[in-house]
Amino acid sequence: MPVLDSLRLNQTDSIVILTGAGISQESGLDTFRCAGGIWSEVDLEDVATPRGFARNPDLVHRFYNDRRRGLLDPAIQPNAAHAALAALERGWRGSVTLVTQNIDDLHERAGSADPIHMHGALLKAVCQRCHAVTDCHDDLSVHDLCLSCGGKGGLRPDVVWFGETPYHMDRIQAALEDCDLFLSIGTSGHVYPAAGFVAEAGANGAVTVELNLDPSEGVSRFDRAIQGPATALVPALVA
Ligand code: BV8
Repeated sequence: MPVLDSLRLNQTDSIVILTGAGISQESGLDTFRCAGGIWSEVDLEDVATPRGFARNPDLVHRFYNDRRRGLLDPAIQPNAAHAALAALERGWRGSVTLVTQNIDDLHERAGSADPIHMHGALLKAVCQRCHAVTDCHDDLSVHDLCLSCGGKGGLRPDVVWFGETPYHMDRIQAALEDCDLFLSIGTSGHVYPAAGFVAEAGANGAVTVELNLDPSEGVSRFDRAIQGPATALVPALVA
């Protein structure tokens, strides 16, 4: 029985979905905090904070250049979980708001219409001076300058680092306020404000469900938690 049926939702109910690195793991992208994850290889202070970028921009550019090249490897493709969410968006009569902490583009490539990238996007760069955002599929360096402001500003990855304000928070808060189902997929529930969304949705009366390989740090705040790989659980959700 698909999980959605068992939740006795109406087809016009509103759904908010939050995804994390776990939904892209079976596509071949590393997670952050699983064994051997990204943060076990490099100190987030050095590569995912404004201080780290100010201290050593070349190191930070190398970190994101490596991940960008990895994401652009043809072997990296959306998986059945990304596809199932895109199908849910197309088939559901109510609103579906997909919020992702991920900076990969696998939701878009699977067909999701408008994923909200609250932590930014690996395939975008932003000007440190005029904040113009451009596509970025090549390596970035301190020598890359912004064309929009006549080369006066340097480019950085369009990624939200620790201590920076996540993108699209107004849209996210509005969606959390009137959602009937909050679905969290493939996140450890470690990073805020994303980790606090389940409490906000629950306080607004939503049913909250976690689909994750292991119980997250916030598992006790969910009405239901189902463990397993995303490519098994998510398609079953919407079958
Ligand atoms: C903010 C960059 C204010 C992009 C990331 C002191 C000073 C300043 C801030 C703070 C502070 N103390 C706390 C904070 C808040 C801080 C924070 O949360 N820190 C943590 C360390 C405690 N947050 C911030 O600074 C944020 N900004 O608070 O501004 C504000 C707040 C509200 C409104 C306005 C202003 C900014 C946070 C963004 C930081 N940037 N990364 C990049 O390089 O990618 S966060 C980083 O962690 C990634 O972006 C990632 O998206 C995110 C969350 O990780 P997960 O996606 O959950 O991945 P993880 O590996 O942890 O877990 C994977 C899960 O998947 C596991 O549970 C695993 O079991 C599961 N899994 C694995 N395989 C599968 C699977 N599940 C299913 N199937 C599988 N196959």
